[in-house]
Amino acid sequence: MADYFVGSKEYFPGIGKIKYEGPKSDNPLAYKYYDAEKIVGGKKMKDHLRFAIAYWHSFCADGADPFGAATHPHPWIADAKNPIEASEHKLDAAFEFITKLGAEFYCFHDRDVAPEGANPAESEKNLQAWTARAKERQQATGVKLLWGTANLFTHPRFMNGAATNPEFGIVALAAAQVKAAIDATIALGGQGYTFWGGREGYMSLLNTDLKKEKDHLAQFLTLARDYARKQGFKGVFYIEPKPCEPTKHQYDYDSETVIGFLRNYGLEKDFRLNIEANHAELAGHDFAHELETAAASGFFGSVDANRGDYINGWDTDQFPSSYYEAALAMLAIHKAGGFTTGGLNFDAKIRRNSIDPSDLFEAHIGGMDTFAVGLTVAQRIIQDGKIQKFINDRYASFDSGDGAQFAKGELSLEALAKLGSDYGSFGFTSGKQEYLENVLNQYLLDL
Ligand code: XLS
Ligand code: CA
Ligand code: CA
Repeated sequence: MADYFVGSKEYFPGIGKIKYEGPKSDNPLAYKYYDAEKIVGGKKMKDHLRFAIAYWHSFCADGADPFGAATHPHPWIADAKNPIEASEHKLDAAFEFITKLGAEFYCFHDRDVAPEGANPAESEKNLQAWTARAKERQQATGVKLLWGTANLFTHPRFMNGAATNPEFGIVALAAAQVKAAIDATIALGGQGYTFWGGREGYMSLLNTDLKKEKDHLAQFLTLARDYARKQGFKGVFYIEPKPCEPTKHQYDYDSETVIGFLRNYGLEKDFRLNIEANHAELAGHDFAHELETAAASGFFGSVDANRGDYINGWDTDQFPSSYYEAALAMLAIHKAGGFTTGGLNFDAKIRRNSIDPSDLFEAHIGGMDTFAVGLTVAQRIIQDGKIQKFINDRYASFDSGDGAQFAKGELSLEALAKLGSDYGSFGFTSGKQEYLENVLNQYLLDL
């Protein structure tokens, strides 16, 4: 296998394979902490972290925002004669970038990779042509597909939703897209298939039948699940929670909401959660809260690794840079049993004014180093066991005697109340939050 892939043209000339050089290196194009083959907690770093590159941000987003035009004129689009050629060049640029970085996975939406045609059949043909080329690239490089998805939010036809659209015809058009995207995902050996319901929600209850829309969403997901399974898909379906944006209120608000929805509609066996850090913040939660909530009910699946900005409350999709948050996230992921089909997908974009070709590399290098530090710190917390012991001791009264009987469901409310009356007074124990925060900081600084 070549060190890295170059197609008909090298799109990132002057940048070679990114290597691990260690924390003392001042080379901006080297890993300081991410050492792919290093064994941490009995497993290679790369197998713990399973990094994926998001096609849409890295190779499609052009820096445009609601107030200004594009600032990233991608050469792989600029040098193409038509949209099909642009799709081919983009694929070359993507595989060059991914292999230079040494990431193992990528994720895509159907419309990131192949242009929409004049009708669903033509769109499907474009996607199939891209899929055949992508398959060759995967075989040549060993890069794998973490998950695929369909873009059911950009086209004006989805302004009132996709699976939850009040017009049946649009629901059917969405199905044509999802069916083709599932086929592409299966053909590429995708380990997952994601549903992010950006427009599955509402702007006003005055024009919305909320119950009907939720029923339709569940019906749509059921059909997609059944189709994919019939085609032999063995991977996991993910729902990606987000509370709002672009809708005022999204049905997949947060982890707990989605878990309830999946159980309500009998989808709990096939669907897991893809948790995005920025979406957790928008829902008013910590990233780690969303991860632990999913894990507690057995719904942890995959992660969109990014961050928002604490001050402005938008979905800014910035690259992760906080060691502190990454450590808490990796601890939560460890508690969830680690990744199986999922991974850390950088659903993050460089800033509008980050216009050097090296910025895309530096952004990902920083994100990967951040999670390598997070993993290292989480391992230290786990091995040392001090924090877990504190938690265990805190709940020790449920390990034996009456407390254990209660936890096992062996006490009636009368029996419990009797115990309460007999107990009389209790000791008060400190939660010791400040002490525990100090312990965490010690692990963080001891790099
Ligand atoms: C948007 C979402 C989206 C999903 C995939 O906010 O993060 O990019 O990850 O459709
Ligand atoms: Ca996302
Ligand atoms: Ca986002």
